[in-house]
Amino acid sequence: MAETAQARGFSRRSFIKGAAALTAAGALAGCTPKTNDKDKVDPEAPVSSDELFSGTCRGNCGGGCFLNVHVRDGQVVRTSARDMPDPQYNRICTKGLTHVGRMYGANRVLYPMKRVGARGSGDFERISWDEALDTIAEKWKGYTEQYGPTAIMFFLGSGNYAALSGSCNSVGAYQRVVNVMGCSYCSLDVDAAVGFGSSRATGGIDLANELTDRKNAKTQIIWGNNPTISLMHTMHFFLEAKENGTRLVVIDPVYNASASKADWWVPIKAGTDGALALGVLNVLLENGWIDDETLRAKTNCGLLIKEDGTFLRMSELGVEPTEGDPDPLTGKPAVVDPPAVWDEAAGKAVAFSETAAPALTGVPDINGVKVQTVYENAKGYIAQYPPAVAAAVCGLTEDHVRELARIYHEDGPVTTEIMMGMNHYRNGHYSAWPVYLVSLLTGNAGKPGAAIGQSEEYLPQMLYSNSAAACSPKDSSGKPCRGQANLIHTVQIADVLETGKLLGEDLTIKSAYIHCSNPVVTMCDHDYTTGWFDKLEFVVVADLCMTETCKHADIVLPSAHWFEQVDLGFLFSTHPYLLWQDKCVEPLGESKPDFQIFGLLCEKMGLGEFWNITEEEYLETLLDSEYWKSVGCTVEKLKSEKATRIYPEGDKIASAEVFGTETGRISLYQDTVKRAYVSSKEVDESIERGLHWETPTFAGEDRAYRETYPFHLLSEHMRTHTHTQWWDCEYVKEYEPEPIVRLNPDDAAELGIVEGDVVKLSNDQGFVVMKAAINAGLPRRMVSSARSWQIGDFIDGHYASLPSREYNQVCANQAFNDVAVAIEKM
Ligand SMILES: Nc1nc2c(c(=O)[nH]1)N[C@H]1C(S)=C(S)[C@@H](COP(=O)(O)OP(=O)(O)OC[C@H]3O[C@@H](n4cnc5c(=O)[nH]c(N)nc54)[C@H](O)[C@@H]3O)O[C@H]1N2
Ligand SMILES: Nc1nc2c(c(=O)[nH]1)N[C@H]1C(S)=C(S)[C@@H](COP(=O)(O)OP(=O)(O)OC[C@H]3O[C@@H](n4cnc5c(=O)[nH]c(N)nc54)[C@H](O)[C@@H]3O)O[C@H]1N2
Ligand code: SF4
Ligand SMILES: [Mo]
Repeated sequence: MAETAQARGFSRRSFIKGAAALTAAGALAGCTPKTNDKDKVDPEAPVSSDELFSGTCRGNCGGGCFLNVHVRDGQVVRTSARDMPDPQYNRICTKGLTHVGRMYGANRVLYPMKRVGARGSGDFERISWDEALDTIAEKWKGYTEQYGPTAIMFFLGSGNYAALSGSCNSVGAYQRVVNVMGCSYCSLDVDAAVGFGSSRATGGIDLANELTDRKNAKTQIIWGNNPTISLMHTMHFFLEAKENGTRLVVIDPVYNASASKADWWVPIKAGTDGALALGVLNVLLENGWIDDETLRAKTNCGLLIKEDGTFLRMSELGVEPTEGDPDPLTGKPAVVDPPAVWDEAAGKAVAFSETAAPALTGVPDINGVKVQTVYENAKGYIAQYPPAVAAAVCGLTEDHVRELARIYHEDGPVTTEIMMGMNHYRNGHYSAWPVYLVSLLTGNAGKPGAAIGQSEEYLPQMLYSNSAAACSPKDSSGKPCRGQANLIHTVQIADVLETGKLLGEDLTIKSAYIHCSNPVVTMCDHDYTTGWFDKLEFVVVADLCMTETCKHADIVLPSAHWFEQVDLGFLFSTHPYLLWQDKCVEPLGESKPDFQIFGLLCEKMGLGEFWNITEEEYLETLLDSEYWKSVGCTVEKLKSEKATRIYPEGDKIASAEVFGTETGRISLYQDTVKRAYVSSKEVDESIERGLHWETPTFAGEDRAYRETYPFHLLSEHMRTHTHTQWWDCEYVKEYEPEPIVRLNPDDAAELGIVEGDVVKLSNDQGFVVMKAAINAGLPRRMVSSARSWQIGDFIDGHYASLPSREYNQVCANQAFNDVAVAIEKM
């Protein structure tokens, strides 16, 4: 790869000098330069003189690493890796080692501030906490009186996976404040397509095994993930298994650091994974490698589809529906009307659970109704992708398709790691369904070495915590809090602001509270995001540092850094531990832990009675469940041992016995189409019920759009940033000072571009100008750039202006990689 260190402004000496650069003032208007003595920030000082605290690094990189926080004279001087109870999980990265640069960086927000210039200008004035909170309360009380509490929208990002001050929706204290206030809630619509698509096959169950189980796989397949950058811990487990003889396959359009470690690299054309999986299913069926017994017993292949696309159900055969368990939301009992299958031996249709041998093909008309089995439907679709067709669509050879099928058939157990490679496209959920079927129908899930999915650990935190008590408090008279009012998807905000309606109901939004997020940079369509900010009357942003989003706020609140408060690493991580965060130092300047800010907001709003809880009480309540007790995760133990395992001892192996689908089996067809967001667009249900695949909307090579915008733009995640976090860390800037776009050398030659040239990327949506680097790992017509930079970092324009905010017709997912651009040298 031709990308050179110089092009990125890197030299070893300048990196080491970064420590001194930290002390350079360079403050933004409204921010105050660090107040600390630079001599105290000495990363070379001996460890023995430091006081050691327990810490956890917990941005949205998935790591959740365990840290020693070294404190001297009331200041954090360095961080280092801390030993996990299971040393296999001892890891840390450059970011975990450079927290000092983030904590004491010149960009840290130290005081509450109010905006005095135009939105986005960055002109702020320091105010007191009293003034900030009084202003917020006055505005919010006014909106509440006029429009109800739903006029205030809480917007949550992914900045901090901790239970008290972090971004743990549905289990963290953030959810408590949303429920107490009864306000509107907006989600970050990210990373949704694979979960949405795969749940059509699985009903949403977790099929990922613990990372320590990788060694039991005969083959590991990384299908759309770049763990050397984005899941560094996972990569260790992949490579350790490889050293033990496990074969590593990487399916990725780019020859990058992960692909370079593969035994077999499959250079798929971007956005075509679904076609590849359909081709593999074709080979599996053609060779009889998926046996009828599996199809009959483990899948819904025997179900009968009528001509209108819905299942034939027992009520249509004269069997009265029965009452099922009550719906957890409405409390109403569910109606159970089982789908029918054809029992060949009995020569009649029966409920699916009543026969072990439903017919897979050739079912006669039933009561004059013409039917087709799910098997016939799926097989018919898969037949459109014989290996030659799949290979042509995917830019591969027939041998690639056949070899992959052979591996799943006979080189198991296979572990398939899936992250965002196929996720950030508008066709992501169409791809995920057949990709999951390849693994499930070959028995490669639910046993040692056999698994599929993303290796993040979160289920016990989501499912078995006492979030009902922690997040939905009652007042002293037993009256419950209001509860979260609604869920708004990012793509709907402007619509709601314009029409005053959500789902046909009146909804006026006047204010937003942004927590743990930098949406002006991280959401698609920069103009759209700044546009909805502008339409809001009053925006409050709480953050550690002065982000681009803060600059669009009316009030900025200074959040304390992770190490300046007690907390608990919670929800997502790539290790199975809850980790204790000690309070290591006092919050810098006037910053406060968000948990305390939430309490102050509730109090000022006259809802203080619902926030009558200390940090420890909150955590004790959250962990007050049979599950947490059974695995020994208590606050007391966490305080003394700092790390507690979330599963019983031994590798956690997911179960693939009962699926979350209507039949409890693997599903190849659904008759009810769920739409994950509201849109005025008509949904074509016929393409959502069964297997379906199409090329990405903008990045697809066959799309007319590509004639004007010939380059597919891939947004990579950065090794040195976690999304936009660490962007202001001077150590990191010394190493990666500015955004760059990588081009294939032949494309660059054709465009007359050499390393370091300034280029413009543009499309219908917007443009950005930055420097070019040459990288032979990229295929022709695909360029790649990290999107974790803020407006002032680009030579001109904004990266976030390039991706469209349009969602697929049913899936609420930001398609960061479904982007095409034209490129010109400036
Ligand atoms: N250091 C760091 N780590 C992070 C993050 C970060 O910002 N910084 N962010 C975290 C978060 S929230 C996320 S969502 C993850 C994302 O982590 P990843 O899943 O690794 O996501 P990407 O980096 O978007 O892309 C993964 C791989 O997919 C490939 N790819 C692109 N298009 C396709 C395709 O169509 N098919 C296939 N098969 N492959 C394709 C890319 O070349 C890349 O190698 O990273 C997490 N980890
Ligand atoms: N073009 C493009 N855009 C993308 C992506 C892409 O691949 N391409 N990836 C997307 C993905 S996968 C994701 S998950 C999103 C992530 O989107 P975001 O969650 O918006 O991303 P972050 O940059 O991590 O923003 C987190 C903010 O929280 C702040 N923060 C950290 N800790 C705390 C705390 O304790 N309290 C408070 N109040 N604030 C805190 C940080 O300083 C930071 O400003 O980005 C998405 N954006
Ligand atoms: S940034 Fe992620 S991988 Fe790096 S130390 Fe922090 S949690 Fe670990
Ligand atoms: Mo993400």
